[in-house]
Amino acid sequence: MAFVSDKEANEENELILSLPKEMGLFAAPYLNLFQDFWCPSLYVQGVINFQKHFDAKDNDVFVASFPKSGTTWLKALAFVIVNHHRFSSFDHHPLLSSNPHQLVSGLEFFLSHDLPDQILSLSNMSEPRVLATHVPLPSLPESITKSNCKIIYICRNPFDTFVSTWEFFTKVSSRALTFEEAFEKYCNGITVFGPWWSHMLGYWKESIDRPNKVLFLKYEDLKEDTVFHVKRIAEFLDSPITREGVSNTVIENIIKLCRFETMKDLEVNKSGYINNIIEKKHFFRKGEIGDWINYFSPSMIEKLSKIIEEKLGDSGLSFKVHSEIPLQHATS
Ligand code: PPS
Repeated sequence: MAFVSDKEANEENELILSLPKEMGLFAAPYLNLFQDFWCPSLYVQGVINFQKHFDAKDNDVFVASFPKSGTTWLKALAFVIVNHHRFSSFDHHPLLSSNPHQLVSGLEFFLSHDLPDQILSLSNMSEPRVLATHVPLPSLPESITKSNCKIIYICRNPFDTFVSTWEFFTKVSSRALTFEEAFEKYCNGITVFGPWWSHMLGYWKESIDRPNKVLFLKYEDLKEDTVFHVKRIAEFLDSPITREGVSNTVIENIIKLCRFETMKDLEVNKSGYINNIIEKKHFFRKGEIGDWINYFSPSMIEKLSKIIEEKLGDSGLSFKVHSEIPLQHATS
């Protein structure tokens, strides 16, 4: 089946070549400014394919996130909750033998190659499907925004997000910029799927306007009261595990299976690669709130605090950063 005519493919190529290009935090991948966000060059075609060829189903569940904000954790939780009727044994659960990124695909990557086969495999997936994306809300395919599918979004305080991003990319690619240079880029919004502020605000506003469509989570909240927020996720998804008669043990078992220490220690997450590119172990570093304090100079703290204040303004979105230093627009 021909998904894309030669003419359409040429037009897409020309469009991609014409996009503004910047070196991201690291030499690879480069970033292209596409539809007002900084898209890794390798994924621009995937985003276009996602927008043009993906058909959301009403019972789909999307994990949406800003990178390095808790995607891996939320993928695991969403997969376990949604599939509880299929995999109710926690001793033989697929998460014990597969990394969350193998169970829940990020569509901008998944659809960046072998399009007809990938579309077919998506349509053959058992339902409800749990899928993922880092694409900002305004650039999601229309079928996601228009259908009844649900989106669970996670983000994290911008301090820890930057440190996590820095540590990740220094492990998976060559270190092209210094910490300070990378920080400047981050402050200017030039980071994978950035700017981070518009990414967060897009989903934040949608979660207020359409609370049945988008559930907005923060890494810090999920970490501090996991039971409460996992129940929120299950209720949002209308999962039977929240109904009367189902014991709290199920929720506790889900949390235990998905917690950082469990996942990091699993053999399946200690070796091997995701998509033949990224070593699985790099998705699990410290899993803490407040590690940024070990990296930031006072002037960096001041600069990022001001940007948070300026960009998030009176949106109502604020973050806990677990620091003794009083930060504008952040609660410690
Ligand atoms: S990615 O590449 O965008 O999918 O990365 P992402 O998963 O969003 O973010 C990676 C950070 O999340 C931590 N992590 C977890 N925290 C709590 N619980 C679980 N299960 C978990 N799994 C991964 C991971 O360690 C990264 O944070 P840092 O601060 O770098 O440790």
